[in-house]
Amino acid sequence: MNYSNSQSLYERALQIIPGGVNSPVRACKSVGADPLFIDRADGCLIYDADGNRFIDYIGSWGPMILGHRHPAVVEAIIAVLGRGTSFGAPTDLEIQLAEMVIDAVASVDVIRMVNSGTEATMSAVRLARGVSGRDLVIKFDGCYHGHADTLLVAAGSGVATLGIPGSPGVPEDVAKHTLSLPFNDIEAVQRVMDEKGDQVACVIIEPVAGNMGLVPPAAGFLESLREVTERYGVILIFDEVMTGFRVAYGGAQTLYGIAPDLTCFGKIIGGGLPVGAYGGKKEIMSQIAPQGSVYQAGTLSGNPIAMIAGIATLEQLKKEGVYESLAEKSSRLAAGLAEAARKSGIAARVDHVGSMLGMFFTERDVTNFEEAKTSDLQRFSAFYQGMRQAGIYLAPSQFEVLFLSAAHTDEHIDATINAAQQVLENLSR
Ligand code: KE4
Repeated sequence: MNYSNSQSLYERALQIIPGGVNSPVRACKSVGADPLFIDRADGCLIYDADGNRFIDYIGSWGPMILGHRHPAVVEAIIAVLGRGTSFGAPTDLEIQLAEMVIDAVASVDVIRMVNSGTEATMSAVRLARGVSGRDLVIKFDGCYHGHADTLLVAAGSGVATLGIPGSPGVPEDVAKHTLSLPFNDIEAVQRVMDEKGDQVACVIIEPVAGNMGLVPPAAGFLESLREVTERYGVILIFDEVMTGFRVAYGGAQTLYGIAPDLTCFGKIIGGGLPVGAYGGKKEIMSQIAPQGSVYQAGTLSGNPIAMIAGIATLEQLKKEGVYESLAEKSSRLAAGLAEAARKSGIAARVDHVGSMLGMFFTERDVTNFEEAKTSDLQRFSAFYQGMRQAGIYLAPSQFEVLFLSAAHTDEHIDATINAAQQVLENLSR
């Protein structure tokens, strides 16, 4: 494949944008590749600046569950453009999107729109601290909740030691209020709660982890987490920025039958436009300004173009059979990838929850971040590069997932499986 246009664009970008990209993972550093600059996309296909065509499994990191440029979404955006692009004032559209999310997610009575997943989780944590008067936040290793200081915290040396800054610029004084525990380890949560439960404002978790590769919750883990947080009066926050409207119309909480106190949304509810949201029980959400005293604000929150893109997307997702079809296609793809690895004699673990798929090159189960890190990262990089060469656009990191869309057809899935077979056979030689 010829990448010369991407290369020259990348050289220009590197002069004036840090790392040549506006979000680190796009730089493809962890897989030893350079980024493709994208020209356009349609359905499940994406085309780079050199006209190369790829079957897209990034889908803008989750939002494009209908596929790119779904006609209903494009038409809705064009229609609203006739009203203007931004008012900094409420419109009917933000009420409509709020009503749709509340209707879909039983644990959410009241919701606030923001502009990114980071804003959603940052605000939800501030709200939990504000209403509880407590400072401690518990998160889980390998779960990513955006780049707010409080959540850019790595696990301390011991399981229950206070967090250490996950990035330069995060003060120790901030990191020390966050504890990061192993995902799926309810005993670790229990120990911390027994010791410090009365200091914990909230526990925040990706109910299905998608930022360490795909790691589903162990049987009973979420139920136990709900029980122990309830027991200590700790607010349970589900970060459903990725899983919301992805793994089910009502998100992971509907799939697993758990009612968190607060939920964070993003990605799909914006239909590809910048939207985040956080919501939950009325008695908690009523503490947010201007109704309450916990402050949070945003110039473009509830932007009408972003709202209509989300509304149009959720209207399509509400239709009969959408999630069944996504799950069926995902299970076919997962089985095909697993079979391709088996035929090539390469150890791999392939799994999916709805249309979120994960593939680790390892023969062991992966139930947490430590185990995910033991998978063969070099092999993943080679697989990524081979698949990109074959016209398959995967996330450039072992610690991301594949997203399948309603626009992927059987032939796209077959082409992907065939490409994987070829690439893995070459790798096994
Ligand atoms: P944003 O601020 O990027 O909109 O959302 C942050 C966020 C919060 N919570 C979860 C569970 C998330 O997955 C994310 C962002 N996801 C990454 C990909 N795994 C976005 C890609 C990127 O950082 O460029």
